[in-house]
Amino acid sequence: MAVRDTGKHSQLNVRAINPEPLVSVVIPAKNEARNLPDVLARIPSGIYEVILVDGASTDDTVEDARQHRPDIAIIGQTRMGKGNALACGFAAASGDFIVMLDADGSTNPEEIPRFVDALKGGADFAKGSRFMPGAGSSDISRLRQLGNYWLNKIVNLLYGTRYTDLCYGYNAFRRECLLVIDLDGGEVEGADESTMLWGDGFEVETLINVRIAKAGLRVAEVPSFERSRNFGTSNLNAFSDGIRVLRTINAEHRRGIRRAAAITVSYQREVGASWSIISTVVEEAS
Ligand SMILES: Nc1nc2c(ncn2[C@@H]2O[C@H](COP(=O)(O)OP(=O)(O)OP(=O)(O)O)[C@@H](O)[C@H]2O)c(=O)[nH]1
Ligand SMILES: [Mg+2]
Repeated sequence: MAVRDTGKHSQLNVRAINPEPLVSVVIPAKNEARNLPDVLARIPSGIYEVILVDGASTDDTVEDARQHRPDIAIIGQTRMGKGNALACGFAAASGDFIVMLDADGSTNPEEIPRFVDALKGGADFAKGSRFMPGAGSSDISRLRQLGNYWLNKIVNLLYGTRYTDLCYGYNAFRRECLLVIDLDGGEVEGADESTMLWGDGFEVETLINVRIAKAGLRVAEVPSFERSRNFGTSNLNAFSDGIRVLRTINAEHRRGIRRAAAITVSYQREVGASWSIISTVVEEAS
């Protein structure tokens, strides 16, 4: 399997005490009842937990999820948008590795072992890419591809990364990366399921990729084939969401640098304690 190391990295010290890491799969879903059964059926065996974050679906997303995967954990979200759904899902996940999976059939669950292998091989963050050997997409439009190309270039120039696919949401990471990703899905006064704060939308993927790059964590790109969504319509708007991505890159650049400091930390873990990365994050004054 081709795995590309994309740049700056912290020192790693991965201690394998348990033979296998516990893998959590987080699935944001908004009106995906027709797509979910196929997605859930393709999830490989041996996954520790599957968490579905429901975006106030008005179809049978929740019922179908329970029917097709009785052990699924279903949670709601605090606000609106895929980013907020992921924040809530990450907060609920307790595995060693966390995988981000879409509910519309675009991201193939059968590729999960590739991501897990990359993390087991020492990466902190396994980043799916549609633009490397062995990868592809039958879903991305020319317009989105063009936007993604330039946004990707800007991030690589700013952070010295070698990302090949900035705006792709199929990623997996060691749970300790949550310190760096630093999403806030918590309750905010006056906000409800119709509120979308910064980071709550599709810009979340860029936010995550940029924060990982800024922290200098070790990234391995994993080839992935993105399929067209099986049913239904996209929640993404190439123009407005493209602008949000651009603003995210700018805002993150101004926010100051977080760096992995390679300080050895023993994490108190409720489950496992075995596949923890032993690096931590130090915030520098901006
Ligand atoms: N919980 C939740 N999930 C969402 C929300 N918006 C989108 N999603 C889910 O996030 C995933 C990606 O959203 P899509 O609408 O497919 O966006 P996209 O993949 O960029 O667009 P397409 O390529 O056209 O499918 C899907 O599983 C959606 O159901 C939301 O507000 N809340
Ligand atoms: Mg999609």
